[in-house]
Amino acid sequence: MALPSGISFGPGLTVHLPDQFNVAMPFIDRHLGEGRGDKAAIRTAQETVTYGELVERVNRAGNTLLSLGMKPGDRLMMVVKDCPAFFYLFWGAIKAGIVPVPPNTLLRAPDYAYMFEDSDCTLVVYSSEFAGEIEVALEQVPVQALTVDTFLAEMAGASDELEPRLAAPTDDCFWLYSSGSTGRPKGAVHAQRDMVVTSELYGVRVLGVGEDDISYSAAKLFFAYGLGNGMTFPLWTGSTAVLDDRRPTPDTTFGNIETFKPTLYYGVPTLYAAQLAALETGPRDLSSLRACVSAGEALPADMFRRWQEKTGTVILDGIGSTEALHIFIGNSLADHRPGTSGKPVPGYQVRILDEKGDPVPAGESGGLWIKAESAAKYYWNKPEKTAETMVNGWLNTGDTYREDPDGYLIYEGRSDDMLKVGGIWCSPVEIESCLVGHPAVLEAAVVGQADDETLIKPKAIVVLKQPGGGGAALTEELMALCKTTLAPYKYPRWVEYVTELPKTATGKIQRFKLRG
Ligand code: 3UK
Repeated sequence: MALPSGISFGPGLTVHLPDQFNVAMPFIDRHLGEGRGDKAAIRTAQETVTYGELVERVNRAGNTLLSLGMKPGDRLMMVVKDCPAFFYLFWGAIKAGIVPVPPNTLLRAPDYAYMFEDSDCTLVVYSSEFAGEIEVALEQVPVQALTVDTFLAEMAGASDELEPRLAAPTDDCFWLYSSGSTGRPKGAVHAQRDMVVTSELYGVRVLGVGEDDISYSAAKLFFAYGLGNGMTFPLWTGSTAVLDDRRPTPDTTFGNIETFKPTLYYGVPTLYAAQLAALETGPRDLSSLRACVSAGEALPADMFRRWQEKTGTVILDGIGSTEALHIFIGNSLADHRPGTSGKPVPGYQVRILDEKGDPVPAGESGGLWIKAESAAKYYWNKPEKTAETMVNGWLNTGDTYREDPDGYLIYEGRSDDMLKVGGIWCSPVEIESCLVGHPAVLEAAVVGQADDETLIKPKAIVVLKQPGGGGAALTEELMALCKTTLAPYKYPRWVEYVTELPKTATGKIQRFKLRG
C-alpha cells in the first residue's frame, strides 16, 4: 500500500513529514478518501466500528473534550479499558491538539494520584470498572473527571466535524508513563511523528502488516506494545483490530482467535506459557494466524519450539520500550532465531557499549543503546532522568545485550534492579515497601527468580521482627497484602525467611547477592 500523501522514508529510513500536519490525518481521516468508510476498523464481541463511524466519533470526541474546557496542549488522563472509546478519546484528543495520557489500568489509587498531579492533567476519563481506585485518587488530587459512559453520552450531542489542529512532526503528541526502579513513574513525551515511524518500520516493513490483516493483541492498549499492535498498526494500514476488555487468559485469547480469526496475534511470554499449558488439554483452532509476536520480556527458546510444534506458527520475539514506543530489535518471518531478540529493525541504530561508553569487542556483553526516530523527546518534569537516559540523540535502554556471530542480539538482563513480570515493569523497591508495612516484618528484599517456564517472577526475602515466626500462614498474609495494596501482578510468588540481609557499608541492600 502506498504511503499517505506527504509522507516518505528517505536514506537510512528517516521519515519525511509535512512541516505542519496532524497525525490523526494519516491514521484516521485518510481512510474515508481511500474508500474504507464501510470497512471494519474495530471488532469486539459487542460491536463492529467501521472507519466511517470511527472518523465521525473521533471528531465528536475531540469536540466534546474542547467543550469540557480543554485547550490545545492540555493533558487528558484516560484510564480506559480496551474498547472502541479508547480510540475515540486518544485520536479525538490528538486531532484537537490535546495530549492523551493512557496509563496502566492495573494500578492503584496512589499511583493515579501521583500521575494526576505530575501531569497536571485537566480532565480524567475512566472506565467505570476502575472507579474504585480512580475516585480515591481524585479525592487526593481533585481534577475534573467523568466516566467513559458519561463521555460517550456527551459525545452524542457534539458536532461530527473537527478541523485538525496543525503541529510540527516533532511537537508533543501523547505521553506514556513508565516505571523506574526507585521513585515514581516517568511520563515519556512522544511526538507527532513517533507512531508513523513505529507503524511503518516495524509494523509494515518487519511484520508486513497490510490492509487484509486482522490484528489481535492480548497485550493491552495502555502498554506501548499493545498500543502499536492493537491500534496504530491496524489504523496505519487501514486494517482491522480486535479488542477485548477482559483479563487475557488462555480461554479468552483462544476463544477470540477462533471467533475473530485474526491473522496476527500479539502476546507476552507469561501468557504464551499459560496458553502452551492449556494446549496440553486439547487442540484449539489457530489456523487463521500467519504470525505471533512476543515482547515485554525475553521469550525462552524452548517456548518458541513448543509453540511451533503445537500450532505450526512462529512466535517472533522483539524488544521494545515505552521510550522507543515499539520494537527496535526483532525477529521476522524471513529471519528468526529462537532464544534471541533478532536483529535491529531497519531504520533503528543499535550499539553495545562498555561502562566508558566505548563499543565492546565483538561478541562481548555491554549496555544496549539505540537511536530511534520514534524515541520519546524527554521525561516530563524529570530533567535528571532525561539527561541520564537520553544522551546526544541516543537512548540508554538499561539492558545488557551481546551479539552472536551471525548478528542476532541476545538479552542478558537488566543493568538496574527492575523486573519484568508478565511483560510489565515491577519495581523491587515498591514491593519491599509494601512488605515492611506488615507488623511482623522488619526488612525485606525483592529479587527476580525464574519460574518453571524460566520466566522471572518476584521473590521476597524477609527478616522478621521476631525471628523464627515465618510460616505458611504468614506467607499467605504477605502475598495477600501485596495483592491488595499493589497492582496484583506485583505480589511475590515465593517468600523466604532469613535473619539478615546482605548490605553495603552504607546500608544499601545488595539484591544481586540474593538472586536465585
Ligand atoms: C524489557 C525485553 C527481553 C527490556 C515494550 C514492545 O516492554 C516494552 O516496554 P517497557 O517500557 O519495557 C522495556 C524493557 O522491557 N523487554 C521488552 N521486550 C523484551 N527484554 N526481550 C524482549 N523481547 O528490559 C526493555 O528495556 O514496558 C515492548 C513494544 C513496546 C514496548 N513498550
